[in-house]
Formats: sequence, structure tokens, C-alpha cells
Amino acid sequence: MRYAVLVTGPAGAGKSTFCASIMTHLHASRRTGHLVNLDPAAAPDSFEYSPSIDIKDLISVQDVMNELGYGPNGGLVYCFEYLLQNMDWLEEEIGEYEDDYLIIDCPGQIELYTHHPFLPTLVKNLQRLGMRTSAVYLLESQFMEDKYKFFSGVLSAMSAMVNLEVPWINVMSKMDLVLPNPEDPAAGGRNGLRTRRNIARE
Ligand SMILES: Nc1nc2c(ncn2[C@@H]2O[C@H](COP(=O)(O)OP(=O)(O)OP(=O)(O)O)[C@@H](O)[C@H]2O)c(=O)[nH]1
Ligand SMILES: [Mg+2]
Repeated sequence: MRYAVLVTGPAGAGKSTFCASIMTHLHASRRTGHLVNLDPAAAPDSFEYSPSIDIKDLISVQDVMNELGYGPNGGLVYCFEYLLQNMDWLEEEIGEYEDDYLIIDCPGQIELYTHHPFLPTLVKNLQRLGMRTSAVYLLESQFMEDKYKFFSGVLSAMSAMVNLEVPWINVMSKMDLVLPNPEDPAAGGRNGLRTRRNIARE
């Protein structure tokens, strides 16, 4: 049986960092995992683990921009269309990995998850190849800063869930950046400081 995890989420949410951490975890627990880079614009030195399968071996945004004069987003769309027209390439690459775990690092353009048909088509192709596919959606903790931001972040996650239709885990990333809110009694702030005396009164 083969498994694939699509690591998705908005730009800079921490997808590549998450992929590297999962790879470290798999290695530490003596399991085989392979990194797949699905971002045709990824910088070559941006990976802690070198990808076993890299879309840039098929096509890169830089080549599309140079040769066809597209911008970065048009270039990305072109690359995904090209990938879907050349699924035999991916099939061949994946064919080498039996009984393995593929960690798929996706690009950060949110429209890929919410309304383009590319990723759902890719998922259907992976399932056709016998891959059990699931997804992780990363949302930065900074989305908790205010309720409007949080709502938009959560809705984008839901839109992606509905679009991809695979088992799904939403992860709030960069939690180390969250500071306690002094107004929040639960955080032990000035207004609700849980001192021994206050606890005794409760
Ligand atoms: N503080 C903190 N920074 C993080 C964490 N995870 C990732 N970062 C930083 O966030 C930045 C973006 O991380 P990446 O892993 O490149 O994010 P990405 O989602 O792959 O970005 P794109 O591929 O460009 O969409 C980097 O500077 C990381 O070091 C985290 O848990 N905490
Ligand atoms: Mg990345």
C-alpha cells in the first residue's frame, strides 16, 4: 500500500518546514518517507531533505516565464496544466516507490486549493495509481490575531477541504509566535491574574 500526504496552505504558512519535520520524524522512527516537491517555483536550496520527486525535473516556473513570457502566477498555472497533461511522468516517478509514504510539498498560491481544478484532478490521479491520499492544511497562528482574519483563514481552509475531498487535518502553525493576551483571564493577565489568593476566593 502506498500513502501520500499533501501539505497545503497559504504562502509562507510553514509547509516546507512541516515537510522537513515529518521527514525527520519518519527517519527517527525508522520509517521510509520520500519528499515530493510540487512547487515549480521552489528555490533549489530551500529543502532540508532533497526531494525524491521534483516537478522541476519536468517543468519550472522560471523556464515558463523566460520562454513564454508569463508572470509568476500564470507560469504556475501553466506548470500545473502541463503536469496534468503529463501524468505518465509522475506515474513513472511514483512507480519506483512501493509501500512508501510520500510527503508532497505544495505551492503557496491559495487559489490552487480553493477554485482551480488542478489539485482535485491530481488527487484523483494519485488515487487511480493506488495511493491513499490525505491532506494537511497549515494556517499561521497570526490568523488568530483578530476575528476577521481568523474567519477568512478558516473559510479558506474549509473551501480547500470541500474542493479536495480527502481525509484532512487542519494545523495551526507557528504557535511559538503567539503571546499571551493580558486581557484574557485564562492567560493569567492583569485583570484575571490567578494568584493563590484569587484561587482561594474562587
Ligand atoms: N516562528 C516560526 N517560524 C516558522 C515555523 N515554521 C516555519 N517558520 C518560518 O516561516 C517561514 C516560511 O516557512 P516555509 O516552510 O518556507 O513556508 P512555506 O509554506 O513552505 O512557504 P511557501 O512555499 O513559500 O508558500 C520560514 O522563514 C520558516 O523558518 C514555526 O513553527 N515557527
Ligand atoms: Mg515551501
